Amino acid sequence: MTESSRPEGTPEGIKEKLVRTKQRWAEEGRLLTGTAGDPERDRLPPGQRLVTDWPVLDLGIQPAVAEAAARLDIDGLVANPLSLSWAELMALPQEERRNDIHCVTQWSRYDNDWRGIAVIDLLARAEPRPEARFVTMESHDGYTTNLPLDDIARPENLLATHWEGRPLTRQHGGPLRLVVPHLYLWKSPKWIRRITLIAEDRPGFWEVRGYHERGDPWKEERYS
Ligand SMILES: Nc1nc2c(c(=O)[nH]1)N[C@H]1C(S)=C(S)[C@@H](COP(=O)(O)O)O[C@H]1N2
Ligand SMILES: [Mo]
Repeated sequence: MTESSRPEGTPEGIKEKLVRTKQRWAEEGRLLTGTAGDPERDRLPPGQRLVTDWPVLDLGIQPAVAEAAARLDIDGLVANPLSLSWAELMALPQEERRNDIHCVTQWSRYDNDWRGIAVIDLLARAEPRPEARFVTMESHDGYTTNLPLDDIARPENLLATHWEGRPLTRQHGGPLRLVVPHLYLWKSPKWIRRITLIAEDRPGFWEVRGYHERGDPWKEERYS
């Protein structure tokens, strides 16, 4: 594909075919079962199938982010913007969570053990202004995604540094990725660099390509 025919907002070197396929699924409403799941009763959301390996999904660019160069910014509509180095992140309380993850391409994986920093604590330290209602997030590969503030500010969400007791691998977003397990996994940015609090929702990479602004797997919020 040439530069001029590349979809808007697409980083260089991206897996164009994957993007086109997933964009077509959104247009056609593929994979929808039309049923609502009940997280109290079922473990697997509608239309999902269980995997035991851990598939890798991204735009095809897997940036090498050295821990020494890693930095997380929390900015935008906050009273106290943060820009934390790796050493500063490591000095914060390191927490553990176990949860199931669900990708919109239909795989789910149970009982993932994470270690990292609770994002809700960092958001509180940044002191969101009352107008802040959404976040937009940026990663080192150029990926972006958005979330309502209420969905990112949940106690189970981690800025993960470890999975199953080992440092998160580069292919899964190491050294630092967000994990938001109650939503489809495209809302969990790998190689995260920045979280910006905003007043009006701002769609990210998949959201401008037909994917849902929220992405609740129990309601099958795959597409917009
Ligand atoms: N930075 C970044 N984060 C990303 C993506 C990406 O392309 N770049 N892909 C998303 C999608 S669509 C999915 S399904 C998950 C996949 O995470 P995994 O490769 O660790 O399974 O990462 C999400 N986070
Ligand atoms: Mo995905």
